[in-house]
Amino acid sequence: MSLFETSGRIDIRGVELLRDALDRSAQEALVDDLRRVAGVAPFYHPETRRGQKFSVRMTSAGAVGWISDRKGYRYQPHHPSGGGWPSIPPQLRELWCAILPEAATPDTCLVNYYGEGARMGMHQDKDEADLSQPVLSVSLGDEALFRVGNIERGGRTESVWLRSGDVAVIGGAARLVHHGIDRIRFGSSDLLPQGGRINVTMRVAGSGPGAAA
Ligand code: MD6
Ligand code: FE
Repeated sequence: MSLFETSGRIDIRGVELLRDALDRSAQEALVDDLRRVAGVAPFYHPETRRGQKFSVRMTSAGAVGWISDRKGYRYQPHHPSGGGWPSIPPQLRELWCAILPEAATPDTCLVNYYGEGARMGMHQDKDEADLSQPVLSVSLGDEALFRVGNIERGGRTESVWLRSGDVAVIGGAARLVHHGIDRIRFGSSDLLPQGGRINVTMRVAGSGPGAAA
């Protein structure tokens, strides 16, 4: 078993999990920030190129946002409705700098909302221009079963329940590992009034092949 714990840091196949990185008041402040983000850039239901709806709803903050539609997936500088993305909440920027002092400045923040029954299939985060830059994720609300695999598809995997306030960093040798959310425990947290889970991922998207004008 490759799972070990050292003072709140858990290594899951190279993904670094910082348990309880945010206390309850920080989580509540972040939910308020994200409510403002969603006020400007509403959550929408993305679909795949084949027209399949994701079960999660998404929005973004930052110079660019990650979107998926019938044209495929990419970073783009505007919401699907045409408006710009709001700026990344300062609290999130500060969290990034505190945890990743060596990293470049994040230019995007993807916000995923998981309602009852939502999940996310195994995937790699590889649309960013510079894959030496890490991705930092924050979990808020209901617990979620996070599965981490390998850089190649398939093979053995390891799973862990992410809880509200946990932060995960995918970087370094693990930057391209496959990962996903098998399910959430709907109603396991009272952070979000309507239940469900929010996952925020901050990245340095840059202007690589994933970026579109
Ligand atoms: C989620 N997380 O926690 C999905 N990606 O809902 C991700 O897809 C993820 O946690 C890149 C880095 C960290 C992550
Ligand atoms: Fe991901």
